[in-house]
Amino acid sequence: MTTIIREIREQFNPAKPSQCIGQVELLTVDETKEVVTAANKAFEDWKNTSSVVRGELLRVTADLLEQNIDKVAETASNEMGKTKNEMIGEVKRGASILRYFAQEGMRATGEVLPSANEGKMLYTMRVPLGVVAAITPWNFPVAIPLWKIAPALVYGNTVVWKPSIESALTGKLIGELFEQAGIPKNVLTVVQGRGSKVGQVLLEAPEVKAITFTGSNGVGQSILDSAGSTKKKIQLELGGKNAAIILADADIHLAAKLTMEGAMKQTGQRCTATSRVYIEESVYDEVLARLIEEAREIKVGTSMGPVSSKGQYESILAAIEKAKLEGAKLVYGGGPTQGKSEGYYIDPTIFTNVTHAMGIARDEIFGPVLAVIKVKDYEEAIRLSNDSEFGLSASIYTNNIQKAFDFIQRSEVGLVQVNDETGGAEPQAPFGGMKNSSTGAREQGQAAKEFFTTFKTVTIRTQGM
Ligand code: UN1
Repeated sequence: MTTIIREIREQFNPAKPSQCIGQVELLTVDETKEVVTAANKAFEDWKNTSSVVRGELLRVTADLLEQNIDKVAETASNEMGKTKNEMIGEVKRGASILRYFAQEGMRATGEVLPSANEGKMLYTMRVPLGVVAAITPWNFPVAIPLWKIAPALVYGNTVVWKPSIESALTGKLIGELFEQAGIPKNVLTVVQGRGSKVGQVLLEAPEVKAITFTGSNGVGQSILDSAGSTKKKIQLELGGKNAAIILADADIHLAAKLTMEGAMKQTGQRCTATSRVYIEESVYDEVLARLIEEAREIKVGTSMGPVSSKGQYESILAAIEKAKLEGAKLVYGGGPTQGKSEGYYIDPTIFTNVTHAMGIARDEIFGPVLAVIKVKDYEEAIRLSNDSEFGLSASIYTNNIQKAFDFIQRSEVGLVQVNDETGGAEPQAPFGGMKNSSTGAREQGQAAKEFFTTFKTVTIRTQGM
């Protein structure tokens, strides 16, 4: 008899850190290895299951997710702090992702090509890779996992999914919904644990053929260091330092409202959050005043949740202190929310007098902090918006069609927005960044097929035997 001693982790509510909301058992290294072996075995049947049937399973999971929307949203909100409303939006997005990829099961998986040789038929087939490891963050505990798991499954891969330890209870619930939908054993397995143990097994296991990860640049780099030489396919979606530009001809009211939403939705904890805004000098004072008005409208504790954990709380407050020391001028917020006896609440925070030598203009803060920068004109704005190691998303607010198109051309990002906030993603469109924001392979839409499948090219001699 073997006795397995697992580490138990308690989850606490970031709105009320004294409240334990549940426990998760973390897997051991050996158990994780067994999961990978079993997933590899399950691949044999799953890859031969009709993709229409695989898609149907995703559709049933979407129905179950919708039926359980309240429970999933409540669990996630209690676990990582996002407001219940924000979570309901995310769960709905999760269902749309499942439905989009369910349909993929009915679409073409190859094409017939002309051969240069008479009497030969030439065609391609998309084939799955094998076991895929999905390593996902806490900030979108439903949508991001589903936009990795759903395409991986429908194209015939088996999946070992490691949710962030900080959204483990939500991960468990999502895994149960797939089970309830009837997913065969070991086709999707949720592995709870730490990156240094469970994650490491996934990076090293030879049976794992692809790794899809969303999270910090630091962890992304360590994935490349560990798995980069193993010939696994690797997809990394990393940080952002997303800029918005507000030109003098813009609808100023709309621009200020959406810039603040872009910065503060989910308490700024989105890799697509707006974290720098460049304002043309002729409208600077007016826009800044409106931004502050918009910030005042935010009710911390109701319309904006706490940040997700003590670690997040401390690192965001440290970034705010650093900005003050570097000489940025605090014009709104700037610290823990007054009057909250507990919870990791931070006020929406706005800094002006920001230069590009400061950390606040360069580093991803992942919190409710916006840097406001005055620019002479559009040229200066585009130059500064591109002056970043990141290249995920960028917005321009303007009614000038030439400038809008120029921005679309010259902005060094994967997601460009005109008169809209920097965040957001739809399941049918490719998502991802340039520069240090990504390894390049896009997620969602038809782009997902590129990552989660490979080709078999087939030639058949049809004549002259
Ligand atoms: C969105 O902006 O709605 O981790 C999606 C993140 C991104 C997803 C953003 N990968 O914040």
